[in-house]
Amino acid sequence: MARVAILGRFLVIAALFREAWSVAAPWFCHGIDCPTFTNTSYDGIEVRSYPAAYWASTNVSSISFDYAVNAGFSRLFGYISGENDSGGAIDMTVPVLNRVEPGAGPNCNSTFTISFFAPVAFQDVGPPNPTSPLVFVETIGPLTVAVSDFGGFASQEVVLAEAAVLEEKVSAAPSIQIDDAGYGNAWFFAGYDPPFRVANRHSEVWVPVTVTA
Ligand SMILES: *[C@@H]1O[C@H](CO)[C@@H](O)[C@H](O)[C@H]1NC(C)=O
Ligand SMILES: *[C@@H]1O[C@H](CO)[C@@H](O)[C@H](O)[C@H]1NC(C)=O
Ligand SMILES: *[C@@H]1O[C@H](CO)[C@@H](O)[C@H](O)[C@H]1NC(C)=O
Ligand SMILES: CC(=O)N[C@H]1CO[C@H](CO)[C@@H](O)[C@@H]1O
Repeated sequence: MARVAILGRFLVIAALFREAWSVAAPWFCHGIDCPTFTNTSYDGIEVRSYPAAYWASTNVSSISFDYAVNAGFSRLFGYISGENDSGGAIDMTVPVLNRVEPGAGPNCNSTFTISFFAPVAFQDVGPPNPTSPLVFVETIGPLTVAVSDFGGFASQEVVLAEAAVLEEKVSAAPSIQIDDAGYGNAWFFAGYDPPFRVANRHSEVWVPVTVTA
């Protein structure tokens, strides 16, 4: 009985939190479902904490960031457009996340894990199962990341440069440290815009960190 009451209260709190988030979600989500986070600033660097959430993901091994984004996106777009075991629609969300596990050397393939955030309606029960063996559902988080954002079109050159600068900044910051426990030396790119959006584009690079101060 008590357990049911506690669960009930938890569900109400979760629902209220989601309600509050849908009002307070950042502008760059443009009213589309996106993951919740809390954030603070350490040594001038934004640090976000993401609670565990469901994502649909696919791995691409390649030397090219651009190739991986395109290959991954088209698999995941296939998943939300019909290659799933549900009868209903799976809405598009933001961001499209790209976890980059750098290859062992300059001419070695990197592993890119491209992910779509599962719509909020599926965050309790998990999203529909993919029918493609290349697509899988996973939980990402709890995850604490240092974040750097930038505008314009996110070419491979810009993204790699932004990630390198953020890693340098984090390395020099006394209050935070790169956290290689969860994802090794991987970093993330988060893209929030379709290609046809010309103004107010917003992209981010994330580096997993622990806060030491
Ligand atoms: C927290 O995130 C919001 C949305 O991106 C941003 O406007 C705000 O500046 C961030 N706060 C800190 C301390 O980085
Ligand atoms: C996807 O890649 C990650 C990172 O290399 C790896 O840990 C995971 O096992 C891979 N998953 C699948 C289904 O291939
Ligand atoms: C390296 O990436 C290319 C695509 O860019 C792919 O065709 C090839 O199979 C990958 N090699 C390995 C060893 O995964
Ligand atoms: C096989 C199947 O039921 N696929 C569903 C997957 O998602 C689309 C739209 O998001 C649905 O319309 C399909 O019915």
